[in-house]
Amino acid sequence: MTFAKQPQTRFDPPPQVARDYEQRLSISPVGNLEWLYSLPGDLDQDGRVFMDDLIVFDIHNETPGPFAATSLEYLIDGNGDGYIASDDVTFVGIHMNQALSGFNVYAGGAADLPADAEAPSTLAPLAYVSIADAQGDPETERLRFSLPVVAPTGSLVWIRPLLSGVEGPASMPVSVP
Ligand SMILES: [Ca+2]
Ligand SMILES: [Ca+2]
Repeated sequence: MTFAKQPQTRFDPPPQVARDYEQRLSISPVGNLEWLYSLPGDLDQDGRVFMDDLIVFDIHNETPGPFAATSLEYLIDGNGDGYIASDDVTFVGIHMNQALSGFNVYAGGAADLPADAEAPSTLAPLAYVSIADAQGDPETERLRFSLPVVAPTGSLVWIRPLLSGVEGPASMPVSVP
């Protein structure tokens, strides 16, 4: 039996709850709302956590970081410690069979924000973006999404993933410039 080699240094892992659905929402200079794909354990980025995600893990196991947030390795490093190792495969098991079909996009004022990330939405979504509309190569980079913002200056915009048909945690909002 051999033991997995340990990296020389590891980063302090950020809180996992914050990392799980970290979409890095932003508004580009040309006014597009942009964010990154994030479903913990979905390493081939096909919208479902399943056994085939373990194949992707095996390909990248024992890869040292640090990893850019836009990289595929960033997703595979499930515990966010900057190194892909056997403890990261845990997240495939935890989220097995979870599915992400797309994102609801919301715009409104501060009073329209959910009371907390898990609270129910209090207004209708502005738009829905399917995972089929993702940009990028899922085998080499983290998928990304882009949508023209149609909301007044100063509005807040945020997104929520649809997880097996149910709204997941709200992202941090961004302000329309
Ligand atoms: Ca998958
Ligand atoms: Ca790791």
